[in-house]
Amino acid sequence: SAAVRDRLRIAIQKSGRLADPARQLLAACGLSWRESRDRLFCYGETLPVDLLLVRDDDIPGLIADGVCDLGVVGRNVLLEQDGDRRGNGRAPAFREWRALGFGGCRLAIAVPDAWQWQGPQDLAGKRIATSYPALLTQWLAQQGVDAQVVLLSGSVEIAPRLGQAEAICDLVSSGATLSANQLKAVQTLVESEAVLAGPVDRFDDVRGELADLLLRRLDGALRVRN
Ligand code: PRT
Ligand code: ZN
Repeated sequence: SAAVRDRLRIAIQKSGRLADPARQLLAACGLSWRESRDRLFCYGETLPVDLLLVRDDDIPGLIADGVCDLGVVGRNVLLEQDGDRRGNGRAPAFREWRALGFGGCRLAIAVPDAWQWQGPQDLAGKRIATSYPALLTQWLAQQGVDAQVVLLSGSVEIAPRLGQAEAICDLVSSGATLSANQLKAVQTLVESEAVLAGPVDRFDDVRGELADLLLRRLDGALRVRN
C-alpha cells in the first residue's frame, strides 16, 4: 500500500445489483473507460480513474490492502467487515465517504409469521441464521440478548424451515422473499444503500486531487438525481 500511484482505482461489483448503477453514476461524473465488461480492469480514458471489477465482498479488503483506492459497495458489507475487524482487535481500515442513493435495503431480523413478536428479548436462547455475524452479534450485545448466531453464506431465508434456526437476520428490500418463506421482518438493524467507500484518511499524493475532483462531480450528479 506504500506505492505512490498517479491514477485512482475504484473497485465496483463485477455483476450483481450494484454493478450497472455504479457504472452509470460514475459515467454521470464524466468518466469513461476502454470498455471490457468481462475483464478485471477498465482503463479510464477521460480521467486517470480506472475500475476494478470484483465481488462486492472483496471491496473493503481491497481498500484496506491499498489495492484499490475507493469502492462502491453496500453499507451492509462495509459495516459487517468493519465490525469483524473491530471484533478481532484490528484498526479501522475503510469508511463510508458518500451515500449514493441506490441499492437501498435493510438488514432486519425476521421470524415466522405466526410468532407474536414482543421485542428483542424474544430471541433469548434462540438460534438466528445470518450472513452478517458481526452486525448481528453487536446488535444482540447492545440489546443484552443472549442468542446463538448461526453463520450461513446464502439462502438464509430457508433456515427456519430446515430447522437450522428459529429466526434470521438478512437483507430485505421488497419483502417478497420473506413472505414467500412465511417470515416477517420485526426489527431493523441497519438501513443500507450503496456507498462510496474509501480509506480512513485522505490520500497524500495526486490521488487526493483526483478524489476531490471525483467527489465534487459526484455531489453534483447526486444533487441532480435527488
Ligand atoms: O457476486 P457478488 O458477491 O458480487 O454479489 P452478491 O450476490 O453478494 O450481491 P448482490 O448483487 O445480491 O447484492 C449486492 C448488494 O445489493 C447488497 O450487499 C446490498 O447492499 C444490496 N441489496 C439491495 C440487496 C438487496 N437490495 C436485496 N434485496 N442485496 C440482497 N437482497 C436480497 C434479499 O436478501 C432477498 O434474498 O435479495 C432477495 C430479494 O429481496 P426482497 O426483499 O425484494 O424479496
Ligand atoms: Zn457478495
